[in-house]
Amino acid sequence: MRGTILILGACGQIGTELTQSLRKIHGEENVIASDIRYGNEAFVKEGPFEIIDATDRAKILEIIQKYNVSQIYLMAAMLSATAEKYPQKAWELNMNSLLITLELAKEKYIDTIYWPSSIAVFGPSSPKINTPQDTIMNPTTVYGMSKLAGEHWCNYYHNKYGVDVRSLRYPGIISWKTKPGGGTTDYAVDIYFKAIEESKYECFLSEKTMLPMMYMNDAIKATIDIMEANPNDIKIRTSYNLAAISFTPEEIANEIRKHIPNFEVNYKPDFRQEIANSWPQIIDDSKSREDWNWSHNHDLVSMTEDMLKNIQSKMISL
Ligand code: AKB
Repeated sequence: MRGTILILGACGQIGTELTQSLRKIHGEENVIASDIRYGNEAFVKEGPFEIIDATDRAKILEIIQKYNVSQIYLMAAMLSATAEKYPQKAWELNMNSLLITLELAKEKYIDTIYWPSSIAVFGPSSPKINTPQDTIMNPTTVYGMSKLAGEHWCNYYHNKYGVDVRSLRYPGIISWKTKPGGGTTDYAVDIYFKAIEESKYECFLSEKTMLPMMYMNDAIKATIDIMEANPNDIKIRTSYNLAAISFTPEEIANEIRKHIPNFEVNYKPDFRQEIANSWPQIIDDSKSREDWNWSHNHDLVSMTEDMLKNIQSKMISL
């Protein structure tokens, strides 16, 4: 790699752990974390940190030049549930940040971009089981619309200007270090914290709602693997389907009960139920497995063990 890496949206759920993993590979000084505001104090002190609004082209360019940045991971986005409350703002943030980054790559200020898409690009008319890479999309959420449009912009900039942009359609990501914010799959993180803190949880999705999910360790592995892959192996420049596990709130609760037998869950679906109903249940990610050798490590059993162990030790240390 010619220069350094810049992470936009580094204080978010995925950004935090991605920054830490990339720093282990490339060295602290070579990975510049940035966000619109300061996050966790300890995280901000771990290496170079800059305040950047991902829609501020001039500021991004200033930081590219200051640190000789050659790769950008654009992790700043408004997720599905919040985007339904602020549709215009979500569109502006999700689209403008991407278009600015693509232009900077077209103008050769940077070499490579990582941009996450989501299972939200699919809609109610997409096949729910083994959802193929290419199928009917028709998303019904603003977030899904912005991700699907973004995928096509990535493909356009790659075909027309040779921009090396790589992307994955993340499922719901489950982690214990930094909580997610504003997503429909967030219940699958909250449920672990509430199981330990209160032995009970009120779930905003119904018990039988199956969604595609993934443990953070696998999501980070996928992100780094696709970015380290040979450019010729990346045959899809919209975004790759990516999958690991699928489960319902009832199934995750039963798995938690193996460790916390008195754990109780009440189901009180809210507006997020409709979003979840519009998404696939099981994703076919065979193209990722064929093209750049994707494979996941964690299932519901190993993820639950690891989540509960880590949340418990995090609470003891607070
Ligand atoms: C959300 O729930 O909005 C995200 C996603 C699936 O992209 N976690």
